[in-house]
Parts: sequence; structure tokens; C-alpha cells
Amino acid sequence: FRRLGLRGMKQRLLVVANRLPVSANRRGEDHWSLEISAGGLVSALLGVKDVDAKWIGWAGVNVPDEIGQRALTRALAEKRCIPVFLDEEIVHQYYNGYCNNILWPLFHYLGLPQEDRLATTRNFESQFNAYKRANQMFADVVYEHYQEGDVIWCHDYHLMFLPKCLKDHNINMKVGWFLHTPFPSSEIYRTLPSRSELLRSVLCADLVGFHTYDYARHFVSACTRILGLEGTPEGVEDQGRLTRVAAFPIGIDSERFKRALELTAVKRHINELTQRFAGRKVMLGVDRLDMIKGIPQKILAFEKFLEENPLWNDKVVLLQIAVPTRTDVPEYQKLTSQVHEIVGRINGRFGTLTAVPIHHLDRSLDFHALCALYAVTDVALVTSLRDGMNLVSYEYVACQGSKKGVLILSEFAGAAQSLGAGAILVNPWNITEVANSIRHALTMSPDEREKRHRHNYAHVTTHTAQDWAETFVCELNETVAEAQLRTRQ
Ligand code: ADQ
Repeated sequence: FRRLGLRGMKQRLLVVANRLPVSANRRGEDHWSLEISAGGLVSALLGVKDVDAKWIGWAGVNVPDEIGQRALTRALAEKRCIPVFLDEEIVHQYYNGYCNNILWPLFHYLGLPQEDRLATTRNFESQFNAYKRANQMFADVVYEHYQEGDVIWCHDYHLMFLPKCLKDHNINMKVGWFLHTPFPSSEIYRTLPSRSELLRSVLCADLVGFHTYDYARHFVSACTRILGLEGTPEGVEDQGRLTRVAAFPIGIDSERFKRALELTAVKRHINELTQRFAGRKVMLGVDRLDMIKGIPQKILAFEKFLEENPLWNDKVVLLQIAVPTRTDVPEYQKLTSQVHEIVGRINGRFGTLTAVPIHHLDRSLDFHALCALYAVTDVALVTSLRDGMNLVSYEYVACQGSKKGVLILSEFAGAAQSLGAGAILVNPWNITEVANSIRHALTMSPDEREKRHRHNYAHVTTHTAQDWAETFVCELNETVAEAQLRTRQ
């Protein structure tokens, strides 16, 4: 900002994401109670220096009446949030359909839905139209609140059509787009029927960001192979206009975790857990219950470990905390039953009258309970089949200052690029390899644990969420300033 002469001024940042960082509950005709979810993204964006940030997004509830909409808008304004109202039909087609059923699996290499190809193809058209309509509704709210000089930061696969809507309205808007999931190889991406339209829309942004260099490279390849455009070291060029494409690996607010570990309540919880699992090593998995997180594969690898290392029976416990998501989708319901079935079988097989090897909880934990669990654990198992970054691995490392636990990490998580030197990297599909890594982690010498932990801790505490957001916003400002200079010359 200094270089741009913005010192002392607060630049306005409009963050546009599918969901606002709040949960909203209606308490009466014109009364709402709101709870801000204090996730990494929220603290990242609130922590950006010299920036005045506001969020635009869907509040996650259907509000058909005007009185309710006005009341919710008022309540959200106090939290610096601006709602986009989506009706049930559009949520069904755009969010459940196109976003969650088509883009999410495709971007995680699970392919397009295949059960009924014809039905999928028919739905596809109407879902894509709903996706575009929904993106236009987000754009309409941005137009209403935009002031000259604002930075608009669009987030994730839900809003790939938004950069085009914004630039069509006002070519001078500063628009950035960041993808939180992987961007798949162009060979996977090119199966998407609306592949070109989406790429062209994303290219309307001034800056396009990904978690890793590989995802950025896949995106540039998709643009060159599918659209025939030119890829340059800076990004993608189309008729003299450059869209900058780069990697901006996200981080966490590590200080928030460190502060939590100092609280009396958290320390008490750590003591209780330590006593509860005395004499046993504790391994931890924390995931949303999603097929990309590789939970069944992880549990099967743990079973293989128990099978091959009978001396460890009763001396190790796996705590798997899985928050249910998208519970109305049949595939997710199937996944839940599958996980329950495997856990039940393994506990029946290896459990004793006094202990079971796996504690599986289908729920979310509050922040303090999560920090306590991270801190008491000897080994964390992150075995995503694909994951944009994976913040759980970062959070675990941040809480391991004293214990120096071992992180077993999937090579298919973006975090493998940053925490690879300290973690034990595994191919989550190779159950034997994961089982061997569990043995390695449980028997690792204190020296090796210390060395590995030191590496990761240094990374997690220096590459924070605030740095990520600040870097992105600065680069967006610079990219636009450079482009303006080029056109003037
Ligand atoms: P997610 O797929 O949600 O995010 P992740 O990065 O691991 O994955 O973040 C999950 C968050 O939810 C973490 O902050 C974690 O603490 C919390 N969480 C998970 N299970 C929980 C539980 N049982 N109880 C309480 N909290 C729980 C998407 C992408 C990721 C990318 C992020 C950020 O899929 O790859 O890292 O966005 O860009």
C-alpha cells in the first residue's frame, strides 16, 4: 500500500464468498441471532493491515419474506456482513447441484457423477444455468455496495462466474479470485461440459490465486489447451491482456491456538485427557466427513497396523472426530454408514472389555476442546485423497509446541508442499504404507520428532493466514497498477 501511496488510508475490501462466516437463527418475525464463526479465513481477513473488510455472501438460510430479509440485513451489518438472498430452488440447483455434485468431486479427481448419465446431462444444463444466475445475484449485491478503488476478492469454486459478471458491469473494478480446492489436471478438467465458459470468466479477474504452484500450473495448462491461449511465467495472456496467475499458500492464525493453550480451562481439559488415555499412545483424525478426506482408508490402514503389530493392541487409540456435512446428499449418508460399519467391525475385532482401539465421534468440537485434543495427541493422521491445503495439519503442528507429535500427511494435500519436510508423507490409497508409517511415527526417536516438529512449527508460525491475505491483496493492487501503467505507455 505504501508503494501505491495509500499509506494512512484504509482501503475497502469486499470479500465475496458463498457463505458468510455467521450462523443465523430467526428468533421472531424481525429478530435474528447471529453467531460469527471464528475460523481461519475470518481472522485472516480481519487481520489484513490498512484494510477495511466487509463480507458478501449467503447466510445459509432461506428468508422468503421482506420483513425477515430487512431484519437480517440490519443484524448482519453490525458484523460487517452483507447478505445475498438465495431461494430454495436456486440453492438446490446451484449449491447442492452444480457446486457440490459437479465441481467439488471433479476438482478432487473424483470425476463427474456417473450413476445415470442421461439424467446427469439433462440436470447439468439447468444446474449450470442456476449457477450462473446465482453468481449474477452475488454480483448484483457487489454492484450495490461497490465504491471506486475497492478491492473485490472472490472466493472458491462457487463463484467462478463472478469475475465476468463484475468486469462486464465495470471494467475498472479490481477483481481477484482465489480457489480453496485443488485445480485438477487439465485432462480431468476438460471433461466438464461448461469448461470454456468458466475458464473465460475466471480469466476476467486481474489476479487468480491457488494454494500451490501445481494447481496454478494445471489452470494455466487448461487455458492453453482448452482455450488455445498463451501461458506466460506471469499467467495467461489473451489478446494482449494478462491475467496474473500465482500460488498463495494459506496459513492459520497460529497465535490464536497458542493463546488458547494458555487458558486454564484448556489446560484442565488437557490434564483430563492425559489421565483418561494414560498408558496409551493417542492418534488423532479431525475431518469434515467428506469422501475427499479419505476417512475409510485411514481407518483400514489403522486396522492393518493393529493386525500386523499385535503388541500395540490396547496401547494405542485412534480418536476420529468427523463433522457431518452435506447430510442430505445420499453419497454422504452412504459414507457415514460405511465409516460406522468399519469402526464397529474393528472395535469388535480388537477391543477388550475395558478399551476399544477407535473412538469415532460424528460431530464438531468447540475450539477449546479441539486445541486440547491437538495438544495431547502423539500422532495426527491426515490422509485426504485430495485436499486444497488442509488446515487441520497446520492446527495440529501449532498446538504441539511441547509434545512434538508426529504428523502423517497425505501427499495429495496441498499442505504436503509446505509441511512435507517435517511430516511423514504417505499415499493414502496405499494402506500398507500408511500402516507402516503409523508404526514409524509411534516408535520415532525423540530427536527425530523434535527435528521434524521444529521444521513444521517454524513454517506454521511464520506463514500465517494474515500474511496470506495481505500478500494476495497487495499483489492484486500491484497487478492492477502495473496493468494501468502498461496501457498508459
Ligand atoms: P475444508 O475442506 O473444510 O476447507 P480444512 O482446511 O482441513 O478443510 O479446514 C477444516 C476446518 O474445520 C479446520 O479449521 C478444522 O479445525 C475445522 N474442523 C474440521 N473438523 C472439525 C471438527 N470435528 N470439529 C471442529 N472443527 C473441525 C477447504 C479446502 C481445504 C483448504 C481450506 C482453506 O477443502 O483444502 O485448506 O478450505 O483454504
